[in-house]
Amino acid sequence: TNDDLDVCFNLVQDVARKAGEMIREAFKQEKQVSTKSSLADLVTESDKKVEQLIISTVKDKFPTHSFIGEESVGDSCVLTDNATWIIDPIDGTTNFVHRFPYIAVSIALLVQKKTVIGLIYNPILDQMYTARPGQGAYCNGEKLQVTQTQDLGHALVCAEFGSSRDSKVLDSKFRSMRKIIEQAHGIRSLGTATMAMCMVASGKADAYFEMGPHIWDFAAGDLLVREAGGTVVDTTGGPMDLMSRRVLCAGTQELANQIAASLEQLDLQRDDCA
Ligand code: LIP
Repeated sequence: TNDDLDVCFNLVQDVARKAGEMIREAFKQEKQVSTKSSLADLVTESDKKVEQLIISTVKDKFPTHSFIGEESVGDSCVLTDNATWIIDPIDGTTNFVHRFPYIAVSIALLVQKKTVIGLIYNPILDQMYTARPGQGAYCNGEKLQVTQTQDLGHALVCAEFGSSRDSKVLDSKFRSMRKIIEQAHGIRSLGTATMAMCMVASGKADAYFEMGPHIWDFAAGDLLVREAGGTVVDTTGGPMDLMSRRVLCAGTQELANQIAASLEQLDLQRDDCA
């Protein structure tokens, strides 16, 4: 019910602030870093602790809810109709390790596979981005609005290199990046999918695309960009699929279409392994 959602919305902001305190403390200190799928896919003790904090806090209040968390998901994630919290405890772990201040806690709540709450909190810059369907997108209480840029020739585009170091993947990504940079004002790479989507929602960048991130990297950002008036699609330009590991968002559909037409598609293992 809507009352339950109000409770969830307050809870998610409280838990994100608590997580933010943990992250701010750890940010200044030396970190124990381990690698996951590649030498550039990093995880720290803080990623795991923050995720546990978020899951245990929500579970206390809502014991029947489901969770998909970056550090606890395993190899395949299953999204059911049950209320499901999708959590990235620290998006931008590499930035966190290097003290580059673009990192965020990202939490989305899905009910019947539809996103009903999206929250992205950067504890270093103290920016809290939130969105609920039909209610707009906000940063620290200020309403967000995407840009109206339709032409790639006038666009600033965020894009990520990702963590794969496979040479075929890198070649393909560089070909796509080259096609975009030839036509655009510029490309920016922040090291975090969530903050890139916040830039699009805030009208500070015109678009963002990436092939390779996971559902926890863009579930909250997807709602944020749409509620700020933007469009979120698959990198082919087709409908957004949260499990496909491909995302393209822009202030306008025209710009999204132009970018999609310039991208070389990558074959990726879906998050649900379907
Ligand atoms: C990272 C993303 C980044 C992307 C990486 C990775 P993490 O998330 O936000 O934009 O390029 O592939 O997924 O691992 O720091 O949470």
